[in-house]
Amino acid sequence: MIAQRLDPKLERVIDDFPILNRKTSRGKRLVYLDSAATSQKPQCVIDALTEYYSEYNANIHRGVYEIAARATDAFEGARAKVARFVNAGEPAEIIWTRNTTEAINLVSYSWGLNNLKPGDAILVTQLEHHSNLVPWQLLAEKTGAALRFIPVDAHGLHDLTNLERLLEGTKLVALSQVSNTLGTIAPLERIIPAAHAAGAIVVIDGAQAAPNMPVDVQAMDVDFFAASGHKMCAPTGIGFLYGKRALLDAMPPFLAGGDMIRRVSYEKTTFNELPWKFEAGTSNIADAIAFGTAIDYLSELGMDWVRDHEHAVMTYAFKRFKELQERGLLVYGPNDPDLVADVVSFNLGDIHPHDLASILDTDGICIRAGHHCTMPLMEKMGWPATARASFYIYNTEADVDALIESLLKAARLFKL
Ligand code: 7TS
Repeated sequence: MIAQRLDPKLERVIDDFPILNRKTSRGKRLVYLDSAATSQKPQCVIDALTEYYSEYNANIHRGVYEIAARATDAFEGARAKVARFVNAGEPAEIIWTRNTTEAINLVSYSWGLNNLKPGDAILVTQLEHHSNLVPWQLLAEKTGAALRFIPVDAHGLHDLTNLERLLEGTKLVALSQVSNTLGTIAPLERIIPAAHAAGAIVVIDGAQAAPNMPVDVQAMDVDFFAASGHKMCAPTGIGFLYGKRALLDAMPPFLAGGDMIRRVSYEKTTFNELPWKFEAGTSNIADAIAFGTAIDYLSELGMDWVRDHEHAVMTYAFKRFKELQERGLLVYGPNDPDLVADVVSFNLGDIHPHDLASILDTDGICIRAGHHCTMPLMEKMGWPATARASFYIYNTEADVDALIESLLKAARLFKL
């Protein structure tokens, strides 16, 4: 099979990622197919970190001197970039968090504890990452609200047959826009209006969507949207929560301390305005600034290009996977590049996914194996574990070819 000739834009993208241009300890080309766990970082993001620490490291929102002002401008500038990237109404609707998990917990604690009571319901789906399930389980326990599930079928597609009934009494709907295990893209255009019509707010776990496709929170009319920088070319330790101003204004702070206050006396505190009301203590300044650089990088590529590129690579992967069917390759999920984003889960015969991942590793290929933080889904489907490949802006058809060759090698090794 002849791999695609790289278009010059894709060649430039690969060049931008230093880690992709080095060899593994076995002298292999690194074929990184685990971007759903965390993406690689382009040189410009790495440089943004070095520049901050070597040129203008200072705390924000307090120093009057030049480098403190520069740090504050860069930090707030990055927030404005994220706001534009997801088309928030204003930068104040973007709250910095450590990651998606923290953003979801912020909503659960600050909105959930103050708005839910016994008799209410929280609606999630059977596809959720533990980060978008466990916080709601805890919230249900604390408030006496019921936890309900939108079922998924054997292909990992949402079954909306009983959506209206599930929404009766529901005050909060939380779901991932893209599943990190099966890649399924949720039918938000159907779920969000129905949820609003039933009087529920909608929280989108965008951890797998924001890196891979254009996101417009206003067009989707979501109430909250959470994502992690580390999956979209930014460093670890920085993520964000988008929330509609009216909701955020009405919510009490999540964490308390410095920076989130307006005035403090020994007896009483009044809180800062949005977004700082939710950002207690010294923020992750460097990583937020570098997140801004990552947003510039992705915006320059164009999120339509990102989606189209990944669609093409996934189309090629699904085609090549068919060649391995007779060796016992089982591909899970919708199996259709129009219905999934960047992720595909599979098993090869009775090879344990961890063994498979270790064999692939000897060829320089990085995939993930396990339950992918979706244990209830694995149990429902009856899969003890799966192998998972996830593709991003720097992956090519040659990477798919390398994956297929290595899977064939594993099949021969295990006499499949
Ligand atoms: N939601 C989804 C859909 C995810 O894919 C992840 C991380 C999270 C939430 C949590 O993100 P965090 O940044 O707060 O940890 N998913 C994965 C994964 O699939 N492999 O490693 C992390």
